[in-house]
Amino acid sequence: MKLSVGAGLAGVAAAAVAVGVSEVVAVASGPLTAPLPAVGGVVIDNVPGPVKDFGVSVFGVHDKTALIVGTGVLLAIYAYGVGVAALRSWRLGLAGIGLFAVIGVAAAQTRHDAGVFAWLPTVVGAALAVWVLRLLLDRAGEPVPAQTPVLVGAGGPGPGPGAPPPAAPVTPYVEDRRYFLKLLGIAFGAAAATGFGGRWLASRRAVTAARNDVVLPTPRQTAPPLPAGVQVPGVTPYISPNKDFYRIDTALIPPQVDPSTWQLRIHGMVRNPITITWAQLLQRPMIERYVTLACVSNEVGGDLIGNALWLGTPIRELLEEAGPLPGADQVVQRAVDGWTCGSPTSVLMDGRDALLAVGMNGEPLPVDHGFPVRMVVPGLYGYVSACKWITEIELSRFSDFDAYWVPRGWSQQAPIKTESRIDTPRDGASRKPGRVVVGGVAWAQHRGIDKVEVQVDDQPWATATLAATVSSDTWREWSFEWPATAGEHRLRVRATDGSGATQTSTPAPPAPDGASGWHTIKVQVE
Ligand SMILES: Nc1nc2c(c(=O)[nH]1)N[C@H]1C(S)=C(S)[C@@H](COP(=O)(O)O)O[C@H]1N2
Ligand SMILES: [Mo]
Repeated sequence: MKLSVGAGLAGVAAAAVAVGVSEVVAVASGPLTAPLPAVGGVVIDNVPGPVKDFGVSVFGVHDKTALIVGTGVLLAIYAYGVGVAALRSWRLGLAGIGLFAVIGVAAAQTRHDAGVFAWLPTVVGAALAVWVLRLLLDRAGEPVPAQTPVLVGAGGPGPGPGAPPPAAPVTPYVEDRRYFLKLLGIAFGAAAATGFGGRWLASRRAVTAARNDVVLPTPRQTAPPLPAGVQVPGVTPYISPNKDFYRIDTALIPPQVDPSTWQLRIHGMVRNPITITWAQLLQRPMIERYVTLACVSNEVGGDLIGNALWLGTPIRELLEEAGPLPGADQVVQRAVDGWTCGSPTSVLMDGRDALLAVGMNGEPLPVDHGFPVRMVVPGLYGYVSACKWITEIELSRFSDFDAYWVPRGWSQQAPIKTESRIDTPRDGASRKPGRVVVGGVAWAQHRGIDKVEVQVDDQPWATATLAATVSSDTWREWSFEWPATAGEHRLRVRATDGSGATQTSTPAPPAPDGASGWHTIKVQVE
């Protein structure tokens, strides 16, 4: 192995140990204060909107994993350079680690869980990195220039006349590639063990235990029973199980909110500011409703949409108690991590089942989906209504406040567009000639779906069969029997909502207020 390669690997190993150990320290100081999640979080909050949209469109719900892996790869490249530089000059190496520490500490300070010890994970990690790098460099194969040679046999103040000539400097370690590789392996092993161990400890310390202890209140009104036939075989499940429910948010690690200290403050342009605790919230009348949640980033044909049974208290009743002042046309919702969204006050008060939700499909909200409390509003995209980990509601004006996504290029107001999707067959699938069942979902929350039509090639539009549904607030499944003939065919779908409006054919990208256009697939019949 070339010496510089060894030094580079030593740098990467030192960085890995720093990152790993910092995860353990961060169990105590807050999981977001470890350097990798901290820097990743700063990146999320500061990348220009289009770059983030690109991330979501390419990686979808895996955008955060992609970001962490990306940050890790960048750090590895940097650390490799620091290792090589340290070989030339130890000071340069120290400076490299110092820069890492400065960036890590600065990023950690900006995280919502940053306490007085937010700097600790990075500093401990960086100190260990110095030690590991030194240790490995010393054994990378050749003496390190900055190292003082040990003079063997040089006794006394200096060679006197007739004294034996000074022995050649020897280095304390001879090249031993195997020994070096072994140390390298130990360093990477320790990094992995501490990194995963730290995350594991953090998750055990997390609110999982508090969540397991939650006993959901019995609703004043249960949801209407699911009629038979809401589900078309081969189509996405009508109710999305929690574990499969799409997740979109800006939180690298979901905020851990302890219900015992949770409070919701309703303030701003109101006559009567209110603060309620978790216990008080659970005392309020609760209702259960099926509502389909959709992300504005969902492309035509995409799967950033899901339907669940939510348990919560109508937000309208709380708002009425607070008494919005005239002109307060925006209800700003703020999460513990500072994320905000804004919904029109008129929409939250118009009688629809807009909920301050505590339950999802019969369980307390999963941590990823906003435990302990979130908003769910039928008919508005998530980024303007579905605040997870909510702790604050501020009555304001649209002209006075722009929520999180607005300066990033998204609209202040975004009602869900009428859309439809073909789930079966999949795009590019092949089928035998004969009767082929085509099926999918269509949605126009709070307006409802009145008609779905399918078009094969350039034939006239044919009306599909609508499955049963519980309310206008959920998606609706549909099916269509297609007499398929040999050849390649194009299938398209369009829906008409409860107001009589047919989904537009005009294609639009997700930004600034939701994608539109007809979902179109190709099917091979042979
Ligand atoms: N605190 C917080 N709440 C949030 C978000 C967020 O980034 N932070 N993202 C919103 C967006 S864009 C969507 S689409 C929905 C998604 O909710 P889900 O992850 O439960 O599906 O949550 C909304 N609530
Ligand atoms: Mo979203």
